[in-house]
Amino acid sequence: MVQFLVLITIWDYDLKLFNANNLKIYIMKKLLIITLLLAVTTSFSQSKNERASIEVDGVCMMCKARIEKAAIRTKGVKSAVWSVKTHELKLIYDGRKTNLDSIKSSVLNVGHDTMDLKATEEAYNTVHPCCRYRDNEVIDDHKGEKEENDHDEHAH
Ligand SMILES: [Cu+2]
Repeated sequence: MVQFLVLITIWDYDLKLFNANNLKIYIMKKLLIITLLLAVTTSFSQSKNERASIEVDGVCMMCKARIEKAAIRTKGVKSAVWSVKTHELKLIYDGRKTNLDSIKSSVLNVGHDTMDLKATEEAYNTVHPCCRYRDNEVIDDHKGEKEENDHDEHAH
C-alpha cells in the first residue's frame, strides 16, 4: 500500500512538471491507480482466516445443530457457532475458498432464513416441526424453554 501511495505522489509531481495540459492522460493515470488499488485491496481482503457473523433465524438447539452443520460443511469454512439467544452465526472461513454468499446459501438450503434472504418453502418444510421458526406459536413455545434453560444455568 505504501508503495502505491509513493507512486501516486511521484505521478502527481510528474504532472506538475509537465504542466498537465493533457487532461486525458491525467484521467487515465488516475483511473489506472484506482484500478490497481482496488485489485490490491481485494486480494488483501481475501485472507485465510476471515471472520464474519451473519444473522440466521432459528429457535432451538436442533436448529443450532442444523445451521452449524450446514455452515461447516461448506468448503472453506473452519468454524461456525450459532447462538439460540442472539441468532448470530459466527464464522471463521478461508476467504480464498469461499465467501459469505456460499455459506448463506448452504444455510438457506437446510431451511433457515438469513437476515437478508429467505429459504425456499421446500427447504423450510424439511426442518423438524418444532423448529418452525416462522410460526409464532413455535417461537412462543421456545421462549418458555429458553427461560427455563437460563434459570438452570444460574442455579449451578
Ligand atoms: Cu429447532
